[in-house]
Amino acid sequence: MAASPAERIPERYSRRTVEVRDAHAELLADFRAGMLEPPRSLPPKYFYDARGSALFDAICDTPEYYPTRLEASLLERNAEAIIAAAGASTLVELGSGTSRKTEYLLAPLERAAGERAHYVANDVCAEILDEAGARLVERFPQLSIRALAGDYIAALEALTDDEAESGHGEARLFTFLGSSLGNFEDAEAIALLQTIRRTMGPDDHLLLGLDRVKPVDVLEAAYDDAAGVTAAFNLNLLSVLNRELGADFDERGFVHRAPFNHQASRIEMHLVAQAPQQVRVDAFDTTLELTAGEVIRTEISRKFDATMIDRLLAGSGLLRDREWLAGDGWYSLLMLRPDSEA
Ligand code: SAH
Ligand code: AVI
Repeated sequence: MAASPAERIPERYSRRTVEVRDAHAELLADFRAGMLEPPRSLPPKYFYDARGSALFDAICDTPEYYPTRLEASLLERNAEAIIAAAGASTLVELGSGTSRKTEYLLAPLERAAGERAHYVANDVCAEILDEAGARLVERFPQLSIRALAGDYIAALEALTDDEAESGHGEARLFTFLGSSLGNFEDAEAIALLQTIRRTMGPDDHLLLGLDRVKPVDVLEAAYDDAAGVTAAFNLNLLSVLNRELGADFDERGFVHRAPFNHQASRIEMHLVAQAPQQVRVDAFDTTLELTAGEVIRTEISRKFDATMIDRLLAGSGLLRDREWLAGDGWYSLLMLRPDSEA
């Protein structure tokens, strides 16, 4: 049997699972809360099995999905200054995915810190962590990498525990890129920022990428690309549910839609039942009855304006050191630090 990427690179890469509660129990609770009755919805973290992660990576390469390219251009131009300002030897990333854009930061981090350069990568998808880890140890010969497979909150808790064991070390740069914070409602987003804030030491920084509001045709095309990659990503959720819950969702019975909700300033990803459907779910010993046209909301992706960003920061205990904007104000990269008064 071929060795997995993680087995081939034991020295500078390690991965462990972190959880607040068992991942399957969490899916059961989220499905119970959101899927048994209409209006139906699920949190977006269940998209990311190995296939979902590969599909997200393919979305980033579609001509319509501008956020990755805009954020990459901001990182490429400002990475040196960001690492110098952070004065950090450790980079902690939430929802790291392939870590492709992170490479812009890891290069100056390694140049500045040499063998002290350390990358803590967190993602719910263990496969994508191992794949990225294998690539990064090859590319960065002095970097050590610790992967935390699990939810953002579990990773932040694990970091707090590790910190308590080892005492406060050098300054760290936390990153939360790709506008992943936009996948949370306001109250949840503020709570997550507060948890990050509590995990940070006084000299740590947070680099936060946020997508901005822009013309609706650009937004809707980004979430419904012509090649159908985003549609496949959305529909893949049904195969995750079939596998994990013993369900029998039929992908052919649903279509992908991604309308912009102006009032809430967010794209909503929907799976819309094309006809009445009966869906067996063994894990709940039940059959869901979906009507024709019924929507399962699978994701929100908020598009921020200046007021929304100010409100987020005001509630989070974080202060803005700097903000870089891409193009016509289409994407924001914010350098934040803990408010010592908060
Ligand atoms: N940061 C990368 C990837 C963004 S895609 C970029 O900017 O391109 C979102 C990533 O976060 C995926 O890799 C997904 O597996 C991970 N993810 C989604 N929800 C998560 C959660 N609740 N906790 C930890 N990781 C999560
Ligand atoms: C990860 N997250 C920020 C992406 C987004 O844009 O909301 C996920 C995505 N969904 C569809 N396309 C991309």
